[in-house]
Amino acid sequence: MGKDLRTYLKQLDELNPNSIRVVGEEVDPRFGITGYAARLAEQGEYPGLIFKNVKGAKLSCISNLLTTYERIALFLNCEVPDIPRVFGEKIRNQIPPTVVPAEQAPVKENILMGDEADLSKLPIPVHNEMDGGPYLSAGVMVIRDPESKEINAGIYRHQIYDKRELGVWFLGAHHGGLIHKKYEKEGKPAPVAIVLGHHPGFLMGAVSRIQGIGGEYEVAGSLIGESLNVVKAETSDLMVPADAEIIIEGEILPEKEAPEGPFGEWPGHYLGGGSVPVIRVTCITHRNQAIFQDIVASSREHLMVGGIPRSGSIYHSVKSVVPSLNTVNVPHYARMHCYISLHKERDADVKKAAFTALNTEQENLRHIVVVDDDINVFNEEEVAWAVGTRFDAERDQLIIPKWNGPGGLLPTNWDYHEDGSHTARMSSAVIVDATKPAPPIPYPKRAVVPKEHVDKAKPEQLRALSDEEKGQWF
Ligand SMILES: Cc1cc2nc3c(=O)[nH]c(=O)nc-3n(C[C@H](O)[C@H](O)[C@H](O)COP(=O)(O)O)c2cc1C
Ligand SMILES: [Mn+2]
Repeated sequence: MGKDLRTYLKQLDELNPNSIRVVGEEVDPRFGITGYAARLAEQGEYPGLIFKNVKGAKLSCISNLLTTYERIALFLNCEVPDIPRVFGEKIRNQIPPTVVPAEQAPVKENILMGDEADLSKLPIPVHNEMDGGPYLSAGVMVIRDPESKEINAGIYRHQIYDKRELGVWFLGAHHGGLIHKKYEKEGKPAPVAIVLGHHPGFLMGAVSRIQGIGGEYEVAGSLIGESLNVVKAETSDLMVPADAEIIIEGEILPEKEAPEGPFGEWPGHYLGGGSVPVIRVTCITHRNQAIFQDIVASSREHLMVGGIPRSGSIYHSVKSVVPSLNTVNVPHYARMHCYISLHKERDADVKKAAFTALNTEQENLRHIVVVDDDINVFNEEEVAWAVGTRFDAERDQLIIPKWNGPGGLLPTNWDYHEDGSHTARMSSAVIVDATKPAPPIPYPKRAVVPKEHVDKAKPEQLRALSDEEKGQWF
């Protein structure tokens, strides 16, 4: 058995038991699960939530798990500011998967065929108010390219239609959709498998930008820190992760589509949808006491899982152009932003870094803020402070008209009309240069307390006012 969701939960629990909280009461899958996550987010708390008692389901549901940088740094074995560098290195150091026999695959402990393979028995949440129905938001769908025979993986949203049918929504040039089109052209069903519940390295490997079709299992191995165990699926020749919690096998039906949406997407609005391909379920396999994994859609978790892999790719391409790059952050509240911190050696460094970032992540980025290397780009207040103190709008801002689009998931990439219709448009990008002038020009120094005196302070000695002191002063 390899590293999986359970080994990660154990690691997390040992580090800080409060990072995973169990909900014992019965919750409605319709808004009950996301209701908890939203309530805690209002309090600024983001624990992983395990729902033991989801109405109508036997299995537990885990949600809100991948919500903090610290939890990502934990499995990457690094400090938070190093996440982009380490992530980017791991994308490059791929590890091929290992085939194991079915007897060694926990995901084969229960095999449900025919009518027993029933989606309505799974604790699948309805996330947001206007969502069209329950959605798999953390399902990694694998599909084999009929030409190269490579297996490709990605997270795609799946609307549940009934016990045996669900949709799949492919965006733009994502490989999953390109591969599906090849089967469609031949009029053939496309075998797929949807993986639910695994080590975070597996989920993030599946959403890493990798050149060419396939390679996600290899990147997942690298992120997990060991080769991914795979086993043959029951109803197709796909190889699927042996240590997953649940696998839904099925095929994308030729010549069948269904209306999809609305769905609250990562920019926090209802976006995407239309007529989408339909998957017919052939089999469900799962571990004993399987945990169904969910990602809280349009929330911090959705943005973290999508944003961290992007920061890894951006780090590496910017570093190759501007070697004095410190680190980058694609923040967890808006994946269209990218903060770059660098040690500026010449004025040209700023635009070189910014354009490289924009070109690396063309789909979403449109606001680049470049700061000096004394700014912690994982701290929003510091980035805002740098903009307030080192940026002059007239001089330091570069607008790139019609950079992004047309259409897609950014709400600004559409024109909206009174009759409720909308048409795709391009939207602009901006580079905000919040760096000090390059050497040798001096700029006012940042006011700080000397480090050795900060280190001398002993916060553990702090105490409340004594009764004597209260008597003296109050
Ligand atoms: C939580 C989450 C949900 C996602 N939903 C979708 C989706 O519905 N459709 C899609 O095409 N991409 C979606 N993505 C992005 C893709 O999974 C990602 O870009 C992946 O690298 C695509 O892989 P591919 O090019 O091999 O298909 C999602 C990503 C995350 C993190
Ligand atoms: Mn791919």
